[in-house]
Amino acid sequence: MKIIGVLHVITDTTLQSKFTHPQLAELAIQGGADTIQFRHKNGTTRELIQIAQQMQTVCASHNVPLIVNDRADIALAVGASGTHFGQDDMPVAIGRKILSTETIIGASARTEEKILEAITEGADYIGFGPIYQTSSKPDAETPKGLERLQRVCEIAKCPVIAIGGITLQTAAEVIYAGAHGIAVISAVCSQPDPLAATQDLMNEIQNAKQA
Ligand code: TZP
Ligand code: MG
Repeated sequence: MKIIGVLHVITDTTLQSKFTHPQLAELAIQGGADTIQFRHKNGTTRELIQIAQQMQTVCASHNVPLIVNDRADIALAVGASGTHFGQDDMPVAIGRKILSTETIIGASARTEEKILEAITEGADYIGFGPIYQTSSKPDAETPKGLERLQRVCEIAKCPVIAIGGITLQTAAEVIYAGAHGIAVISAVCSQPDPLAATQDLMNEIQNAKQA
């Protein structure tokens, strides 16, 4: 069964250089992250496969799904649990053809039309953002805010994972707006203690879901 996690920690080695991708995956999992996303915008395919393989070893040993951003081929190559496609990546319908039915496919979509299209094509969850201002993605659009998030959560008949500038201070309001979960980079990777930061975020999410 495909279970979509509520705290997706996206590992990053451009905002910080203290930890590697697999180290961040390990720390985030120790802190309770229930999904790890490998996102690395440069490097050769061979380099990406090598890192993704290490990430998959870490994730599989803890039974936590690994999602590879952008690249279905790399997800397939290392036996990852899923991939995440943006609007410039492989269309969800094609990803669905080449990946097994058990593979999680996430899709970033901005408009109502694109959201419904991604779901029809077989996306298992929708990534929506940036909710707030973020400096982690240079080409991020202007922040969409909580009201738009709420509308998207109403129309998407699948889990919505909110992303972009989400912090410990804002995680709860994002969940209250209807998001199934959140995806973060800096709120974990740029913190002095990524394990503790993950723990705090997970507590915040769980408390918000119970409220
Ligand atoms: N997609 C939309 S915003 C974003 C991505 C990858 C960056 C998220 O990073 P942060 O540090 O959690 O704002
Ligand atoms: Mg992408």
